[in-house]
Amino acid sequence: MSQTLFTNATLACVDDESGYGLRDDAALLVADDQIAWLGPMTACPETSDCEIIDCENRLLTPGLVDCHTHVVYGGDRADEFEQRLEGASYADIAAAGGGIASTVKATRAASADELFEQALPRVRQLMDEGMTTLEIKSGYGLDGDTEIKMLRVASQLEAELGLRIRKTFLGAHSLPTEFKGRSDDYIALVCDEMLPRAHAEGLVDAVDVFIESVAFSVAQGERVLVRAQELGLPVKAHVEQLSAQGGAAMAAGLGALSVDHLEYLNSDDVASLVQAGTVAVLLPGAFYFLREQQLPPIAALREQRVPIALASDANPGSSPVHSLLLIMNMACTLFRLTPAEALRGVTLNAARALGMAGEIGSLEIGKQADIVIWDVDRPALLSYRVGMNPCRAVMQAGQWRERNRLVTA
Ligand code: DI6
Ligand code: FE
Repeated sequence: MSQTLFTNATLACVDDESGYGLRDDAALLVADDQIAWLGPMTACPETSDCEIIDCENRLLTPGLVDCHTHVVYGGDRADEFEQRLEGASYADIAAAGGGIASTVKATRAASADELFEQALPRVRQLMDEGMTTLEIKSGYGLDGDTEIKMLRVASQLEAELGLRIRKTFLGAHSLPTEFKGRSDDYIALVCDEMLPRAHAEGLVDAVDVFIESVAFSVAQGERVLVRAQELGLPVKAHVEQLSAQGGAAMAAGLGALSVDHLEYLNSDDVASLVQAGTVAVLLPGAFYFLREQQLPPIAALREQRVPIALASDANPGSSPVHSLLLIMNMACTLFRLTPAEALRGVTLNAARALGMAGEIGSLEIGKQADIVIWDVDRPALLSYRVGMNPCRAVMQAGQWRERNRLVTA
């Protein structure tokens, strides 16, 4: 058995009651891949044959969880960024065949190796800030082969980076141009062929849909999610991002793990999330990048104690953001979340959004030893600073990461 004892640590354990779950003058023992003990320094267990890390009062948090990303795709959309700055809207660009369609073209044209090479720096950037669990969606293939190619690249990233990755099938992300005017036919293809095939290859942990005027209707989204559930897969949905369609209530009604975006979520629909225990995933990067004005109904979510998660939504069109620390800051500045809510949003509640809160997302005995040592002494600093990365070292499932900047005492 390999053991590591962290001493003289400030632990932000993260819990639902106090938020940070802060413990000063604490110690934490890792045995193999799990947290075996944590408590005050004065009760520190006697250990032999154990690596000891003196944290010198630094902050330890759970590894960060990015529960909503699209990091596997071909090319970039910097040209559209320029067009938007010259006056075109996101919807104008999509209607003119740009937007998601241009990324689909580039993703179809790229080999799996090319997609892997392009995704690598995006994922490494997230990892450099203490991210230990990453959700990756398909959805830039929009045909059976390319969706599978994307999901295989996600598996390859997991194998090569020693990262925990969850793969989400998002075949119903956008209507491929070859199905123009035949969206029901495309949804039938997703349900009857694309999804079952990706699932049969063991490439699907969950299923997502984009319900929006520029994408699919509530009824179409429901067909895909119901099909996913027939296959025994958990579901989630992109909803109420650009307009109120009612997708959140539908998805929550099916017991979705999460509903994501939610700027246009009706306060009246919050009750449906409560009933289902569905997590509200907020994506301040897309809100920022699209210069959205409509705020998600934070007060209602808070009041009704809906778990709020945060994610990067890393994608080429609406959130080319590869920093969970920046997302935490944006959640505070743009959405007025507290730094404690922001930390919970990228740890425990993000784990919930992936159905993984039993294994990761907090510092608790029995959970996976995904631990970040930060060069700060208190957790508000993580949300407060912009453009600083105080991540000093990362342990994933009890193993030190090679790429970290650990200095063992
Ligand atoms: N909502 C988004 O913001 C992204 N996808 C989605 O469903 C946008 C994806 C893109 O523009 O490439
Ligand atoms: Fe998204």
